[in-house]
Amino acid sequence: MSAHRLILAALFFFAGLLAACGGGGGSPAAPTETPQLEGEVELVGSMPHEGRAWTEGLLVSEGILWESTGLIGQSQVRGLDRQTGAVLWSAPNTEGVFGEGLVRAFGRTYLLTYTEGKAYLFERDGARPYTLFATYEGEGWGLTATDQHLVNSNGSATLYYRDPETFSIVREVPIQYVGQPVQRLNELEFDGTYIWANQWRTPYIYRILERDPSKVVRYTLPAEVCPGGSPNGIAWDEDEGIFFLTGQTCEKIWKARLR
Ligand SMILES: [Ca+2]
Repeated sequence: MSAHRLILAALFFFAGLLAACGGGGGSPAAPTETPQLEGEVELVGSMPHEGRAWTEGLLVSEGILWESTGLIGQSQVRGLDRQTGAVLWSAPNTEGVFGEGLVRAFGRTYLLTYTEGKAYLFERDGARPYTLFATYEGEGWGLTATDQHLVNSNGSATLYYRDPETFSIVREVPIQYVGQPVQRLNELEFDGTYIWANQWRTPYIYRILERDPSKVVRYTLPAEVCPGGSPNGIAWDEDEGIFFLTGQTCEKIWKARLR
């Protein structure tokens, strides 16, 4: 072996040794990204929740808060001042049903019912404010809408995507958090990127990435938000970049930032 070849052989030997040892001197391995599991809640203000209503749905539209309330004989859709919480108008449900989730989308206002299996369209100034839109199987809990679909919960750990014209189910999306199904998904809110869902009778709100629902972050609301209640009123205010949070019999509507 010539000296030249000997040097080459030695170089290959050491190169092989380095590779076997896992490199050393190579580019460092990319750090493993730790997924965010817990979110942060910052309360930035509050106002009275008039009548401590049995909140089932909450949203911001046309510059005011829209709230649907439940219980037979007490169900209504009402408008609240976004700054004071004062009731601006209310429309008692005339159909004798238990109102649930509410959403304004696709040029309509949709209302679910708890066990009646009926979805209504609400028109505040209509000759008949509540008209039957569709019937469905199972219970109705929360309701929101993405750009293309209505999305509802029914007390299970699954979100149901529905055709806004026919109300038929087009997709079922099971939701898990750290490997466990998130049961009792309730009030829903879509902010353009995430679906926000509270878990009934817990202080938890879950943030679900709409395009990849395996990515879920949990927010634990401070006790003062709805003592002994359930924060099943979630409304995203795009203008102010805050959420309105309240719930069944909660004395206040809170403004919060969720990070
Ligand atoms: Ca909502």
